Amino acid sequence: MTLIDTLNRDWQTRGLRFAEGPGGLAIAELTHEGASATVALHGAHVLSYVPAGAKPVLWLSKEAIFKDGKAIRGGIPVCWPWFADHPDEPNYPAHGVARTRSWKVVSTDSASLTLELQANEATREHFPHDFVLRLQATLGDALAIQLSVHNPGKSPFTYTGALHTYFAVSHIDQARAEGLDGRPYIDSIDGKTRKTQAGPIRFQEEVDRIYLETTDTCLVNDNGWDRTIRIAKEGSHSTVVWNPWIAKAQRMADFGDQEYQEMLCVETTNAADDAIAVPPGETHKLALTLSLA
Ligand code: TA6
Repeated sequence: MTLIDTLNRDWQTRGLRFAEGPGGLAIAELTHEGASATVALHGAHVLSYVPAGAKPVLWLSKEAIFKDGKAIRGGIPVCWPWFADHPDEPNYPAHGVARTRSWKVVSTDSASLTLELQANEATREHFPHDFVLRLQATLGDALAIQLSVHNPGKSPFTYTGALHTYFAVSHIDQARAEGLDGRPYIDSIDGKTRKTQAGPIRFQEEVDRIYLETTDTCLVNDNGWDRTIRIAKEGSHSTVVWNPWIAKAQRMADFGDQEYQEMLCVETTNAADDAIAVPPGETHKLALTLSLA
């Protein structure tokens, strides 16, 4: 019996089945009233979300690499237990260890899937704590994602992280991110200086900013496709906005040189000042809800 057959025997349910996805990865296919979403067990990585009758909400690079140990370029990478580069260890993998490991199915329900990653010898090399991560993806009139971080140990730990969402846009010239007007931000491409956002965020160069003190719902407004994507969140006081633009796109092997024109990231984060301390026995939840306005 193949892995896919076993997964379907044990976990298939209404609006949820398992199949072989890109690169042979095991994926869950969620369906609900004409909407669809797919989630890879690798990295608990949401690969796609297509509302009924609409264009894809999430972007996935045509150069994405789908294999163990490699982060998938696009969709919703789970960045944990640190955001971006490790603060003290330059050789540690960017955005932590969770997105490159295989998670296991722990529960399913109608168009809903929960995946789990527990600490092991390999994770302890980079993060010396016990933890239980769970990612729940539920498809309905929206796509709801919840990352719960449980500390089963006897000592506290602190982490940063993100649901690092890549959105598909008609053309970067037609798109703008909204909901962060007046918010302070760290400009990661200008010496990490702190600035204040004025109005919508438009893209004419690389943008890489950590917005702070924000719990607000953000929007991706796309004139080209005449649509607005709503990005609502809980358990997060920071949001990252990123487009690599030309030079950085060229430097990434798993990112097409022209693909910066068809995507932008609005990331639901616990980053920078918004680090999360989890006392023994406690759980922190980071939630994201994507929908078309
Ligand atoms: O979220 C923005 C960012 O930190 C950028 O600086 C860029 O590095 C991006 O994440 C992608 O990181 P990755 O490790 O997935 O290539």
